[in-house]
Amino acid sequence: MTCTDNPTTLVVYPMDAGQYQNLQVAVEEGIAVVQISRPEVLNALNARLLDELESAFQAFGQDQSVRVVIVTGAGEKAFVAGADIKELSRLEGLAGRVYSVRGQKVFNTIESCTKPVIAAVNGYCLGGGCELALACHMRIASEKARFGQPEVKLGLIPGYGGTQRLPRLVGTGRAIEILLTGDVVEAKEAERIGLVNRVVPAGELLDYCRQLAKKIMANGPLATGLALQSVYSGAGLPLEPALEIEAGLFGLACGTDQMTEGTKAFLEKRKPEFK
Ligand code: CO8
Repeated sequence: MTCTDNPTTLVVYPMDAGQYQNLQVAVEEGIAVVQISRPEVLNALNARLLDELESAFQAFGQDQSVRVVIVTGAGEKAFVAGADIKELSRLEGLAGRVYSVRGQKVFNTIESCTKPVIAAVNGYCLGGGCELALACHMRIASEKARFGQPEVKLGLIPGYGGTQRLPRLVGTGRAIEILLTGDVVEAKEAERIGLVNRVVPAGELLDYCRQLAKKIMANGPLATGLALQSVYSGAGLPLEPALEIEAGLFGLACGTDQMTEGTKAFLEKRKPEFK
């Protein structure tokens, strides 16, 4: 399958060649839904699955027909219950570091996707699964979702960004409590502390995420990409250089046809038609 409205950028999704074993991807009306699918192990992340996620997100970056990505887990029970503990148990010494760096690179690819990425968290979201959700730009949870970083119970720490992204999202004190106790955080509590954007009834999760995606898609696609870029480029920097980044990206937005159309449509009291 090619999934593009631009014949000059031909994007071939490897899953269409039957190469994906652990992901199901459907692109419909500009929304790519990525379902992580190893339900027999609660969608635990193994090395192959990480390769497949990286490949899919690289393809989304190039595919002009994809405007928003939704990531979810197969089955009723789990989003992702962590890294595959069977695979982890075989790691020794430096191999652990290599695995950690590899996973971090994949999650960075997700975080730096120019298309908004929504995690639709449908169940257990633990360890590497929670880190995957943290690397997405927004998190919507079903009321059945349960979060946690239980690595310490295995004598480990998070290795896919959890010790860094969790405190940035919920604050250092709350993150340390989650990281050191390994306790499960119920969906409502996750919403209260800002770990998720919203909790919705289980049966409405994907519909809600699609509606959210459509709301974003009605806006200028370059602008939404630049806003993401500005937030993530500035995060962690002192205010002054971060504001410089914002000004530079604002300048870029001003030079676009989409800005011309957006402002013109407002003045003409009509809906903008972004190309
Ligand atoms: N890895 C491998 N298999 C898993 C995992 C996992 N993370 N989680 C569940 N499974 C398997 C179970 O072994 C079981 O398999 P089987 O049927 O063959 O026995 C099957 O999935 C179903 O699980 P349960 O029977 O345990 O289901 P329950 O409903 O009783 O419990 C839980 C659900 C509470 C989610 C439970 O399965 C559990 O605690 N899972 C492990 C959660 C966990 O500790 N996650 C963190 C893993 S470590 C991690 O993510 C580190 C990331 C950073 C790595 C850095 C690079 C090296």
